[in-house]
Amino acid sequence: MTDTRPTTPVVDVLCVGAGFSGLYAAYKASEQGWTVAGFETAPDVGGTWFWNTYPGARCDVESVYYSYSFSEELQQEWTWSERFAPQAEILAYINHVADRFGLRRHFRFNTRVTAANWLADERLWELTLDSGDTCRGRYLLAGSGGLSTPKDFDVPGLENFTGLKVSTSRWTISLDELSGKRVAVIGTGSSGVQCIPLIAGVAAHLTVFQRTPNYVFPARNAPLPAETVAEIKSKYPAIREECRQSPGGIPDRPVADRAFDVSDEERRERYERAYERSGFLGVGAEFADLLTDPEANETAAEFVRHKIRQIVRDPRTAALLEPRFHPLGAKRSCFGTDYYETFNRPNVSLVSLREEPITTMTSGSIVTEGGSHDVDALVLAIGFDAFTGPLYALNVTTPSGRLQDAWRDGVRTYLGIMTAGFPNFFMIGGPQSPALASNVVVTIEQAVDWITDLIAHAEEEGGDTVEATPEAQDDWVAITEATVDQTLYATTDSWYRGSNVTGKPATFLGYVGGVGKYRRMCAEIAKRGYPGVRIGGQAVAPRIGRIDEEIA
Ligand code: NA7
Repeated sequence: MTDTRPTTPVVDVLCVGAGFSGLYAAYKASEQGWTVAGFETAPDVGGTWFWNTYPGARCDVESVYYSYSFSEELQQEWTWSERFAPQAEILAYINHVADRFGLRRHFRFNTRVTAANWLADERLWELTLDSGDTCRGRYLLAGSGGLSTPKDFDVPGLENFTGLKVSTSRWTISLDELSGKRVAVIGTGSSGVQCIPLIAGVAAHLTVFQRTPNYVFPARNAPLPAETVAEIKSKYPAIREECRQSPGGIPDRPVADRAFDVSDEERRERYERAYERSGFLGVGAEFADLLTDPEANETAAEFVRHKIRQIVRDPRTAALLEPRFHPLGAKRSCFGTDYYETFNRPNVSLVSLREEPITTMTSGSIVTEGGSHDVDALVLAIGFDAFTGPLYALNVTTPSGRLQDAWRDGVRTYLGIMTAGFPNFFMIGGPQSPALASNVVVTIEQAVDWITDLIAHAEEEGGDTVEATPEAQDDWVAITEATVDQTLYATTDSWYRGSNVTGKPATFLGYVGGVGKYRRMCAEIAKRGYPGVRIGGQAVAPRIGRIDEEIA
């Protein structure tokens, strides 16, 4: 779909991205009676779910929770067909939402924002678009996504390879095109884990190049029975409220006991039941101390390794697949279908890049320290430049400098929503928000609601600028760091900490204290009249202190 309408010259709200964030922001802003101009690089709505069309792509959060809660009519009329929705169904849902609420009219598609400049004298943001057009607005909301900028293809010799090359995050071929070919997949995160079994089903031979083995649980995806759907729909408002107040944005299953509070036998039985349950409240959430105590975590990690040894017949392959380099859950766990079983197929082999790193590629082979692997097609599933990648691509600039310069030594935000020195600029599901460790749709709705309430409050107060104070930002950074330092996330290299991108400063990119607690802190800040925010140059109070210690 090509949208050729001209951009509106000055609007109330500029919105970047037409995924879950941008669409809800546009909806909410127009409900407030504000004018909106939105921009989307893709030809249509969907964001992440527009681009990630690789075989097997599906959400690892249950579909009945991974959806908007703002409209009771919407949640009653839409029916999810599977426990974990496939990409196409999520994209159909987002299209349905866009049509139902008339949201496409706010967006200009096929349009990339190349720069965002704060015009201090006029108190306006000016966006420059790839067409060369500009558009001005009072507030800028970035719904550009956390996992939307693919990581650079940092694989040696890639430019030499002349066969078919495709990345999971910009999938452009049909699975049939890999049929009968010798295929390589590089990367075994969530994307690799989901596509590997399906590619193995059509390829003449599949070689999986694994750098770090991760913990992969059987997703146990299944059709959603009509009775389950009816029951959820009958209780949707209560279920949504439970999600909002929960740690992860899905109904919680609180556990108080620790791994060593129970006998070895009871622990094993509980892991078995959790393994059957699967999902984010599976094995990794079975005891209260699994993400804080390395020894407790090791009991769960060893349980998974044992499963791998039971499933994978070749002992050497099983050993290479066993995750040993990080605690379970400290890097996002993966959920797959027949993942480990795939390595029992005669046409599948595994190369451990820890044992034999890639040294280069030729036109038709991947060369490692252990030898040469001839392939016809190469699938890259190597991840994203999370959070900062998409924000920096906007070139957000004030007269004092660019966002990437302000964050040169690491990300610094107020609530993951604002950043000092950048007035009227808001991030939806930004770094240091709970987005990274939650059902992101819950985080998105909460952020948009909080931002629009703040803007409405500023308008009532007669202030035309809204900006975080540096002191409150320091407080929030201290809170996010103190929270993550209590967990094993802090000790593990992952995209959560920016360690997957060369040169990216190591800052943890999320708040891991839970969406419920985060929501309560944000609500308290609003109730107190927005300490930490300068409205029209005035701050109610510059700091929030350790508000996390005041709020349960
Ligand atoms: P991830 O989770 O970042 O996984 C990327 C994978 O690619 C991971 O196994 C990496 O190994 C590997 N990788 C990255 N760069 C290289 C190079 N240069 N050479 C070899 N292997 C490499 O991305 P996904 O797309 O799978 O998932 C992202 C998120 O989407 C996921 O967490 C869900 O939230 C949904 P490493 O572990 O870095 O050693």
